[in-house]
Amino acid sequence: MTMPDAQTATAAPPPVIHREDYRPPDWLVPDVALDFALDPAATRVTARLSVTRSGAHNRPLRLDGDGLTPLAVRIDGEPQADAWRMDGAALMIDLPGDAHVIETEVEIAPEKNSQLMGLYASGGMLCTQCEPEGFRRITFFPDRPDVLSRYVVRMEADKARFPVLLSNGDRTDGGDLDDGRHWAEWRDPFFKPTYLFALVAADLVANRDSFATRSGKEVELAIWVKPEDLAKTEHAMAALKASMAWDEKAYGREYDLGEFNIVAVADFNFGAMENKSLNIFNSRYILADPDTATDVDYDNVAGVVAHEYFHNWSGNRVTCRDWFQLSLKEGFTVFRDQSFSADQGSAAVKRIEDVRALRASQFPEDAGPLAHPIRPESYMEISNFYTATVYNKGAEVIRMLHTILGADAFRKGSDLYFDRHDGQAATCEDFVTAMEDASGVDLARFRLWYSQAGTPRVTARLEHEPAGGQARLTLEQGVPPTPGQPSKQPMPIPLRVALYGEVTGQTFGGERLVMLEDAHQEILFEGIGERPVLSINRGFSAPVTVVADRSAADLAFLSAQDDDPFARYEAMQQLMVDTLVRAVALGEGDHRPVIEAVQETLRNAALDPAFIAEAVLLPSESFIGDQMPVVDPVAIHLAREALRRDLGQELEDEWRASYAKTHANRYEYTPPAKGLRRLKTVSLGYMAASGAPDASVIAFRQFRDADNMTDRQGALGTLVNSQWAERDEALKLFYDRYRGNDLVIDKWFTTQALSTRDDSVAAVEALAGHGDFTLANPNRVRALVGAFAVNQKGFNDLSGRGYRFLADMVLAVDKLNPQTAAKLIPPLGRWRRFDEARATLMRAELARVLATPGLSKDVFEQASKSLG
Ligand code: 0A1
Ligand code: ZN
Repeated sequence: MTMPDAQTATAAPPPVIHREDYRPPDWLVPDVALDFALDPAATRVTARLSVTRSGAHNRPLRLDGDGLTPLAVRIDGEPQADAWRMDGAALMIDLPGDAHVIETEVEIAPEKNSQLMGLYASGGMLCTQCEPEGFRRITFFPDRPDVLSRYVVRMEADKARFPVLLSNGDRTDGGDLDDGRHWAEWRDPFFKPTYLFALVAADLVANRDSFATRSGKEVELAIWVKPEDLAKTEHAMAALKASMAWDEKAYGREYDLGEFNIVAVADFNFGAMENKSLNIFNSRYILADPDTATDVDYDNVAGVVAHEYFHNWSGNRVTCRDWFQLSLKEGFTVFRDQSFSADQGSAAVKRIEDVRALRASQFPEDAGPLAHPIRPESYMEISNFYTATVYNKGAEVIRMLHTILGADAFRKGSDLYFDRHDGQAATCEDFVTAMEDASGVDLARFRLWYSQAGTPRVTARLEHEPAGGQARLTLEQGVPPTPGQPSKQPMPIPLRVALYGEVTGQTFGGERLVMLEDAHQEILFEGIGERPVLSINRGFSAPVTVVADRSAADLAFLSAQDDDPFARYEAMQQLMVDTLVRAVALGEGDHRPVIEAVQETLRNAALDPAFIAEAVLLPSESFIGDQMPVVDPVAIHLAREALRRDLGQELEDEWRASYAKTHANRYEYTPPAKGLRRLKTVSLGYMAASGAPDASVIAFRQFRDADNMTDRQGALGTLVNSQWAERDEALKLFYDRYRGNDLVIDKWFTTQALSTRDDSVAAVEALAGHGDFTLANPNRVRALVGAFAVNQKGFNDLSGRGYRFLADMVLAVDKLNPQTAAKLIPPLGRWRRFDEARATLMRAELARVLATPGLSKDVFEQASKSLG
């Protein structure tokens, strides 16, 4: 067999797991008792599993393991020397009867666990991360989500070092032992899969509160953090209580245990984890105070707290049958957290932010070598599938169901889903069937959204026949080919559409929902007496790219008139994109229509400042690149900067007025105050772009005098892109002020990594040698390396230094933490979108990564697929 010039010369590529190969488990484990003798260097884990044979077969019991050596194996109390064998890393046991008790003992070393999967040490505490396959690094077990068990957990540890001992469920017992040790017992009455197991041993303090459920049950809430962080937990606590109330009201879902604990840890591979009643969080999604967290951070804290809490039903009470069903819990839960956040503040701005995030991360994924359906067909390493597609496109698919069925039928469907599958491991198919059964709507073709990858492209043409007062809307759809899926079928696409009279500014009969089902479809509108202007995909009702041939004048009209805020924003974005794409192609462009539209928006006193701030922002360089056949990062940057400068200069009075209006605003965390802060920093950016001689002074003053991080970081972002003398001083002041606060120092790294200055590659290389940079902390790696990889100008520097830097980091991080390393790779996989010179350089780096011996399967999968 020939090796794909990759991994090591000796290792075969990792096996590919296929969705079609799913088979139910041979053995079930209804009950498990775990006993932990905790110690960072050597933790002894004893597991007692009651196992039952499932179905008539004589296959052995297979207990997954990863890096474990069995120190003892007992069957029904009897020590066994040779009744078991290893099959790779798994423990295999032939069992005579249909029900047995299996005990195993292993020893693990949490302090040596740099992958942060399984039981690991972080900042002096011990904690776990088991999703997706970390439990097998703790003990031998059928580590798959369709094996559901009731857990009893006993743990003991040194009391002075680890005074707090937590696990899932409710604490049922505990006490002191000899030698300064103590113990605790926790029981979780709910059946759960391994990936929801959690344990924490730590020296932390709690922000305690309580919540009365609507049926009158009192729940004790606690957020556990280091003592110095206690004051930063109020926002998370408020968000938790708001989430609990919201899920009762919006979905009829109540909390089901007496305790709910959240623990913040500094070293974490993802955002947070929904372990049953013991959520473990990356501290960046818990800690917030005005001096250290921006408004975006506050919003993220609330969103992630809600997300993890909502998983208690969408994920925990009803879990996933296998990892191919990941979007069953993630897409649905993201939709739920988005809806929650929309209800907490401006729904319009939230929708704009969510669509911007989708376009920034999911559209490129769908258009590249790592494209996959929201329900993937195969994987080498499931950790690589916690993607924007599974999460964010998955949420859009649920949102489309909500749009198609309507709020009431959708709610009936979700009630039916939860009732029908409570306590089960379900599939995406189960979810769609519940929606279908509850609503009576046939969703046969809608299921294609689960199986087809790629962003559909919808073209729309509107023709008007003034004589007959008719308008004909011609819609066509196509889904581009993606890896393994050369041709696609048309999908049902719900498009919210309205036609506006060009003169009256009124819609003809309001909005209607057009279901585009076929490859080609025509819709006739009657009673259209004047030339209509097309407003389509309002509210971003479908995650598609719409190509509608609309003039600059029509887009300007919509950006000023449309009563759907998203459509209004979208019209402005389209106007900007059209202008910039033309400018890149021709080397120059007519900026007038954009300038006038922005001016009109800025002057419209009826608009929410938060909305204005979003609407007047230019599309990102990477989004502009996504609209072009070949990305030219330098030309895009120059064209965008030229438009920014013209906007800044032509509208200088407006920016100054809006800055003045938003400036004297004492800090409070309310939607209106947030909106003003956002508009303030956006205005500052345009004042700087204009080249106004006093911009540096204004920026530095905002930076220095800020009473909150939003203003301070906003000003720093402008300073960092500049050549001003104040720049370096601001960076130094920021660093000195926040030295030792890791979450804020992450911002210091990120702001520099995103700099649009010519020296950003060199700066980033130097920062990798900074004393505060470490490969061991995923937040820090993402803050510098992850951020730099989205810096279109710096990363795509023609020297290839940016690509080389990223590949070096991938290889270095992979030795410690494969999951974090693999997540850095996708930007290199965009080589097909670039010119020959850059593409060659990017491919060379991917090839170099692949030629490195000892690669993890995480990195191997991402790099080999990216190279193509
Ligand atoms: N289920 C979590 C995401 C998550 C996945 C893997 C993790 O560790 C490797 C951690 C968290 C969520 O959706 O929030
Ligand atoms: Zn989730």
